[in-house]
Amino acid sequence: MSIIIKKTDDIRPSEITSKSVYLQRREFIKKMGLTATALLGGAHLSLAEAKAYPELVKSKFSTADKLTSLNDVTGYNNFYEFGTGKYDPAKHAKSFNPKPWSIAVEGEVEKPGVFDLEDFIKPYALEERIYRFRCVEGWSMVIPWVGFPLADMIKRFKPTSKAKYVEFVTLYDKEKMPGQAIKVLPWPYTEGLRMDEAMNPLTLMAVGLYGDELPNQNGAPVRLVVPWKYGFKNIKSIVKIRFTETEPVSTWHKIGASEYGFYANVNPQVDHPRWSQKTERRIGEPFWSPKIKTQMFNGYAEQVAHLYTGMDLEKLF
Ligand SMILES: Nc1nc2c(c(=O)[nH]1)N[C@H]1C(S)=C(S)[C@@H](COP(=O)(O)O)O[C@H]1N2
Ligand SMILES: [Mo]
Repeated sequence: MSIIIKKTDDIRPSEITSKSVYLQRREFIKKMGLTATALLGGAHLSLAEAKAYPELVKSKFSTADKLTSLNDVTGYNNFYEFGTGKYDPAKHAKSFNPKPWSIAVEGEVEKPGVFDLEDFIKPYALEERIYRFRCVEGWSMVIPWVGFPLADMIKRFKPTSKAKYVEFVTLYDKEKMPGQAIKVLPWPYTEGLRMDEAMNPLTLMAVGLYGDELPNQNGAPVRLVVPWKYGFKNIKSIVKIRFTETEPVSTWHKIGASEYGFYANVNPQVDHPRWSQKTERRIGEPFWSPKIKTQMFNGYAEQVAHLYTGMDLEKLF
């Protein structure tokens, strides 16, 4: 097997991995007694291509749409814990340290507990899933997530027959998340899914993107990805998963029930009270390119439409 080493200058941002992984590699090279020159001079060892998750199963649920660049995925998004501007998370989440991390599982389950992230995700085979992502504000992206189906995790904790919903809670720590010093949202950020939505094979617990660990600004170390729903359902930096009998109240619903429904399914036929949801702008495409037509359930109708048969999606938006 031939492995190629690149100079630091040649490493594109898309290849830059988290600092800890980088340092581990440095350590490895040192242990091997190799100098950078020796490596560059012909030894064949890939620094650049070795990512945190080198061997991923490619999911059959992936879209063939063109990927949004790593730069855009990590440089433009919402994460109010680090500021309300779309360029804020990239700037202000830099020093956030998501390790160590633990997750509490509680409520209507037979096997509640508090788990280290490592133990929490160890049992699962990680996959790469390229999903379309649609923010309620009208922009969209295509992101190669790394994760595992939430359903696999739910089965392990054995919800009781009373468990009808799953609630998720983000870390609440003003020291680590400076945006929480300001009451723009009722902290901590919470979200929820109905049990059948949570169990749908498309619902992902993500621990990475672009083959690497989850960047801080995208919700390190673990977040939810529900590709047929608007962006705000995709809660980041999760510390608690609670199984409940009643519908959880999500953060955006709490501050604007008429604008942000519990379901928040992508639906071009139901406008947001203040703007249309019929079209979207793909981030990274030139500003003059025509907007794209938003698809029902963000294009995932085949997999999820059956979850909502008989429901009035204008009322239950
Ligand atoms: N904890 C938390 N999760 C959050 C948010 C937030 O402010 N806090 N913003 C949501 C919104 S509105 C969007 S559009 C997505 C954007 O992030 P992404 O591009 O990394 O998915 O995160 C969602 N999850
Ligand atoms: Mo959003």
